[in-house]
Amino acid sequence: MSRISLTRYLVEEQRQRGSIPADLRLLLEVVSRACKAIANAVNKGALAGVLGSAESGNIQGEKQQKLDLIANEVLLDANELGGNLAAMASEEMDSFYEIPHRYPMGEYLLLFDPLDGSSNVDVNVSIGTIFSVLKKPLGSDAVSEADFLQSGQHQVAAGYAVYGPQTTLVLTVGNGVQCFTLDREAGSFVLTQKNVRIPEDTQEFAINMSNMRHWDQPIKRYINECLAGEEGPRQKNFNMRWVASMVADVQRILTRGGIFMYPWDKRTPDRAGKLRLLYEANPMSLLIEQAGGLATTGQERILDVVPHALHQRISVILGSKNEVTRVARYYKEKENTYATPQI
Ligand code: AHM
Ligand code: MG
Repeated sequence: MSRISLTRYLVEEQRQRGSIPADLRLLLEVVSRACKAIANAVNKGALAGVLGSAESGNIQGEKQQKLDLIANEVLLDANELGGNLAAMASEEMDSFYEIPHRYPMGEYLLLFDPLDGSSNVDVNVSIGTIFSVLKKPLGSDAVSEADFLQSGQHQVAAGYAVYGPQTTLVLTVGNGVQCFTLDREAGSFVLTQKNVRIPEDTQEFAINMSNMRHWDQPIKRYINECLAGEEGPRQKNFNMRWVASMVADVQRILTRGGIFMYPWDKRTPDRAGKLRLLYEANPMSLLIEQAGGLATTGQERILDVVPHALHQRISVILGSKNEVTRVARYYKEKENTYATPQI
């Protein structure tokens, strides 16, 4: 059987299964080309002078890396002239970017975290690009922030690229999750894993343990039970992994199961979490659910959350079904529930 490239996969999705229209196929092709360009920049690293921090910070007060800005520009440049988009929004930009009038305007909205895990850039640990595609609601021609504020269940496609030992692109257009690996010599993404499924049980968790003293009771309970191992209530030992790049942690969970948590914590009690709903939590939650896993804030399904701001943050707990269900149960069982902060 000949190799299936991303292009061929998308053409078949469009023509044989009718699961995506032609303009969405073209849009995803362009996004994948941008990811290849970002992979090249990441790969060159110090040789191209792209490591280190930029002078700027983003709207969320986080220091930007040079590669954050490069990846953001690559995605904007590649996608603005294709004619398939009405606007783009990025974790690294204060407000959304409307397609300039000199280019044709399409009906989709593209949202992205151009370089997730960028604190890992200089230490040569896997990083990635996360993206989400929405349809612009019908109505006026002009784009407004409100157009982006759709719950994650409305995403028509979502995915991420990981720039690691291999460059992989993981994609869903709503009928399962496919994993492609970049063949650098051929210059194309090749389908290497079809219909990825996450094991329902796991003995591996991912959380930044240094925040333990700040967590809420259900998370403390869950992790303490994992740490108690065979002698504890779970009667089995658990392993821990934390890459500090969500793309890499999610890749591991899609490959062998696990649970990933970046919950609300008391360090910044008025903030719902660290991760961004529109650029990180929603696309990852769609992928996880499409692969048979679950994604929750602890109190509600992430894909049901109706956003109220572009850069909104959220508590994230996702991965193997039975473990995520257990954490959600611990939240329910907690005596004094609190209202989830909304920013
Ligand atoms: P970023 O988008 O600014 O890189 O931040 C998101 C990243 C995630 O990839 C990762 O899971 C998390 O931040 C790590 O945070 P911490 O350093 O607090 O463990
Ligand atoms: Mg990120």
